[in-house]
Amino acid sequence: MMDQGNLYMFYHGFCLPKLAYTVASLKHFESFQVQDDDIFVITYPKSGTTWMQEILPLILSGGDLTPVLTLECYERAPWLGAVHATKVVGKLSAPRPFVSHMPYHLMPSTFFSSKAKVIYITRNPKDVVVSYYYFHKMASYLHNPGTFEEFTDSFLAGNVMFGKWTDHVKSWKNPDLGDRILYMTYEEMIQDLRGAVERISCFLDRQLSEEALKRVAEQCQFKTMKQNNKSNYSLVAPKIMDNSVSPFLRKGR
Ligand code: PPS
Repeated sequence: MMDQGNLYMFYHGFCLPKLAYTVASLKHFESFQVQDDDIFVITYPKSGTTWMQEILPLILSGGDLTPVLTLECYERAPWLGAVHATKVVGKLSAPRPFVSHMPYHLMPSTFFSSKAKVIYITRNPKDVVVSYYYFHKMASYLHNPGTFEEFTDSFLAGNVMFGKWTDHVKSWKNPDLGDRILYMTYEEMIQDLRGAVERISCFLDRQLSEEALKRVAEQCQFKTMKQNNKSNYSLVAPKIMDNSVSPFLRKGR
């Protein structure tokens, strides 16, 4: 990995971008008081996190589109552990939605004794590595990925943010969580988005009318999200994320 001293910090062996994580934000994460009604979306990077930052707030609002039209995706469902979360967490109302790429064993200690629910999304790693590669090209706070072959070697070796895909997926296949965790795939969301929204709603004990389910699914389609400047990262300065190099919402398939 190139330039890692400048761009990354290390946390329990994982490299994290310094732009988003600091020692203080990770301390905040470790001592975070998880509530029983908190909801965590856990993903390996590039597996559908932003998509869930659209879906989850809309389920919690009962299909009212206001949250996704007025708040940035990371304000609706912040990245617990990142600097930004320390600023917005106090503004969230229960049930609080969070996203995280952390492996199971690094979750805050209060998570394990809580009843907080988890939605774990996996995506075919062949698509993850492609998405990750283009993300490295457009995000100036990540190292230059080199050629696709070089980046694939780093990905397979786990020399990327949040380590090896296989370790992440295995860490969350954890029987201790019982019915607190719902496993979903990016691919099933692509195949039947309305059905996926309904499944998540049922898991969270939220009843959405047929009309609300359709509205949420419509709003969370790739082409709709691509137009939503609160979700497509187009408001981030190009010197940090350059959507002209590769759009954050790139292909979505
Ligand atoms: S990150 O950086 O970890 O938060 O990235 P993440 O949001 O997990 O993953 C980004 C990829 O998810 C795609 N995406 C979608 N696909 C289909 N439908 C919808 N609505 C959607 N929203 C986000 C996004 O386009 C990235 O995948 P690629 O393959 O690069 O297009």
